[in-house]
Amino acid sequence: MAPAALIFDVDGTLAETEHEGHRPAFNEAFREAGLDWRWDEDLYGELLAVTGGKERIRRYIERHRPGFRPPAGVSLDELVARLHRAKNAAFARRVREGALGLRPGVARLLREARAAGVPLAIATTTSPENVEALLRHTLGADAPGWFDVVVAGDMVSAKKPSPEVYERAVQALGVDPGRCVAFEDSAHGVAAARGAGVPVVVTPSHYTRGEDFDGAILVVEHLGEPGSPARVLDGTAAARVGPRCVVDLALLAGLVAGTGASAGGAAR
Ligand code: XBP
Ligand code: MG
Repeated sequence: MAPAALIFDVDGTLAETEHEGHRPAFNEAFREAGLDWRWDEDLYGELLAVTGGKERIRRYIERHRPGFRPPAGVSLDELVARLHRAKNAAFARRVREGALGLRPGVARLLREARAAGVPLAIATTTSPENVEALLRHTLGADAPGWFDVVVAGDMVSAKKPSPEVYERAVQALGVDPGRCVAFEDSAHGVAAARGAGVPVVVTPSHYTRGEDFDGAILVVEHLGEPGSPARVLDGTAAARVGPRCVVDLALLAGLVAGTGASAGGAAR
């Protein structure tokens, strides 16, 4: 039986948005604001421990700019909100310019699910406008409408690793969480999905390789394409799936049924 729904994380999972999108966009926003802050690869890797762009800017100020005071008449909240808006505008520009492509297998699996009538959802920490921009420019103007449910950014009271974003998505879909599959790239994401009882497939990304994805049913380098299957790295079902696979609905049906794989998705 097909999964009840597929629920996708956005950053790092649909595309390498942190590396190629958010980090340079944060730096652009700081430059535009006349700040000499610059987040390099290592620093951004450290700051990713905090989910949420506004939360990340605050953490940076606390840890790395302890003496910083906003300009007269501007509160810290306002400054952070302004910088975050400018960052999202820079992110959207980068997406429009084609700086970000979807990771292998993402478009294929989304299209397969749509054709089979399997509901799709988004469960992300990023802002709704970033999701919309990415989907439109990578999949087409109608792509945001492919998703029955989108839970994003500040729609929850606690961001990942809190399970709230997945709990909200599953509730809005009206499905059994254990029959859905979540797609994530980070340990925070795995914790969030598992906390809500949703089995997780992990495709590690630029910043999350090397994290501990304990509890994931499958850890695979990417979702794979026919003729170019992905390497299986880990996961409770890894042994049953085999060394390489294409993550398709047949494979996912086997995973949620607890059989690991079925002919359609097994190594080929
Ligand atoms: C990604 C995040 C986000 C983005 C930036 O989480 O942690 O904070 O880096 O997004 P996920 P905003 O992979 O769960 O989507 O600046 O819009 O908050
Ligand atoms: Mg992610």
